Amino acid sequence: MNNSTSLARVIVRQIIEAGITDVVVSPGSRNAPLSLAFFAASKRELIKLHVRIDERTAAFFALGIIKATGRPVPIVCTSGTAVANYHPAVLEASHTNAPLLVLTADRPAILRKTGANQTTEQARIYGKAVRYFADIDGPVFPMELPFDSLRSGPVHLNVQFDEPMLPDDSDKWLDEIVISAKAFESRTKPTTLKSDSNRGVLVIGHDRAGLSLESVRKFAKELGWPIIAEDPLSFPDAVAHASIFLTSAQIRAALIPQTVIVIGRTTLSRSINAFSKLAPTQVVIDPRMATVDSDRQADKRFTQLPVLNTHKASPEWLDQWDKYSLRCAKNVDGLTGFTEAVIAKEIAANLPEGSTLFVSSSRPIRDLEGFATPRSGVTTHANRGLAGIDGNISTALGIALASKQTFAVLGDLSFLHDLTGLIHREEINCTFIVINNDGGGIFSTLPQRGVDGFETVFGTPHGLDPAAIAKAMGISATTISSIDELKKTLKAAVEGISIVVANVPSRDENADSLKAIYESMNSI
Ligand SMILES: Cc1ncc(C[n+]2csc(CCOP(=O)(O)OP(=O)(O)O)c2C)c(N)n1
Ligand SMILES: [Mg+2]
Repeated sequence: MNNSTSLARVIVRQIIEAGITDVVVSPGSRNAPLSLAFFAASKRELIKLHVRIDERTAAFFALGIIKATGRPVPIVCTSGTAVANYHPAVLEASHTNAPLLVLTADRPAILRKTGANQTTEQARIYGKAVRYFADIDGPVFPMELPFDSLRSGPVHLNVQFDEPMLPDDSDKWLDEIVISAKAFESRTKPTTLKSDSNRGVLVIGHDRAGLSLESVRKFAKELGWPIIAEDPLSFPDAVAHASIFLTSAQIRAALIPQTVIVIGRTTLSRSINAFSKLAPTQVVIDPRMATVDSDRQADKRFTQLPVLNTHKASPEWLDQWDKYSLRCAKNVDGLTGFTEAVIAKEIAANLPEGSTLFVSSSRPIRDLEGFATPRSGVTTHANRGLAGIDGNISTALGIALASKQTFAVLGDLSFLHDLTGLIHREEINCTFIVINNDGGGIFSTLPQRGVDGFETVFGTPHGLDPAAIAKAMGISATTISSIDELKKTLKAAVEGISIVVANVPSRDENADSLKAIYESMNSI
């Protein structure tokens, strides 16, 4: 057996034996030893092999599988620019501590800087974004893969393969594989959080700092404080519409807390961040302080959920929150029309029990935060590590692969940004709802609205019809223009991939109506 084949098999064997179930491969010659070893293993059903021609897509697709399964996923590509196409997802994985195992093929180190084809500096290309890096050549094996490092984020192995790279023997090596699944959770001991506050608030960032939903729900219940959840679909007991009524400085002043505990990062609403800053004592719980956010400010910092030595909230404090929430809910319930706010409210209310939701950055995730009535029965995901509008179709499809029925709500630019995510030959069930406001709606809600050149450099209208693009790619697509049609979309069985485009009023109109809603909070 040649060196390259045997190096690849050592790696593939350890991956399968660790209980890893999926791998995403992109085409290329230099990665042939790994691709063929994974293919041989997949024929024996030892691992599921997914193929994506676009490495950016491949890496985000893997990230989606990681989100839905909690297990590490290896990605395999050839040398050169392919490696750089993984970078966006590696960054997202780094900022969410996601176990992405990046396997990039390379030519032997001796060929670097010699003008050899498709050869560049791949060693440490992802810099501090990976928890472990190794530049592997033939003579270093046998070696142990750094699975421990995957517990806190992505790992990069740059694997040098020399010719010959095709196997010259049988698949017998697969007979010896014995799977003994590893646990990939962190293993540190919790410390105690002591607080005498009875006017405390728990604020939960959208991705819960990567902590499991069950553990955060249990923590929140035990704490017994009002909950502000960026993702109201995961916390049915959260205060409804907090991000909306806290836009009022008067209401913020009436609700100044003694202590705020923040789980993860709150990145969606200025109102919530302005509110959190009012608390004399701020506590942050986030495993990422051990990796990417080490300088984060707070009075007390925890890298995992602490044991509680706290007081429950006083009934008066809970009543105050209920009062504002109910008054705001009246305004929200009165909203009508086929607008972004109403669409978000209705999606939240009508997603079938047991379904999974992926939501893109920018307006859709913020509209759900503000306008959804908190509920249970839906599993939600988003790319909040760096809030990129890239890789969203792919992430959603990775999630959908490992979930029962998935809906993905994307802005039109997020959709257009990742069209190559739709290129594959797998059977995946996912309904995409594209909120089409012909450009980046978020920018009309920011101070740059109206500056000279706004439409050119911020709004970026494209004039394209996402449904027509999807159809041209052989994907079923429809356009809807009423809440009734939206409800039908959410009731329909999710079979295969389909695109539902909701053409909404102009970005300016939307920003004006949001402004009016926020202003109305001063008089509730
Ligand atoms: C990769 C990447 N490029 C640029 C941005 C900056 N950005 C944030 S929101 C946004 C516009 C998103 O538009 P769309 O997906 O249509 O959502 P909308 O704001 O209209 O709801 C852009 C370009 C980003 N977050 N990620
Ligand atoms: Mg848009």
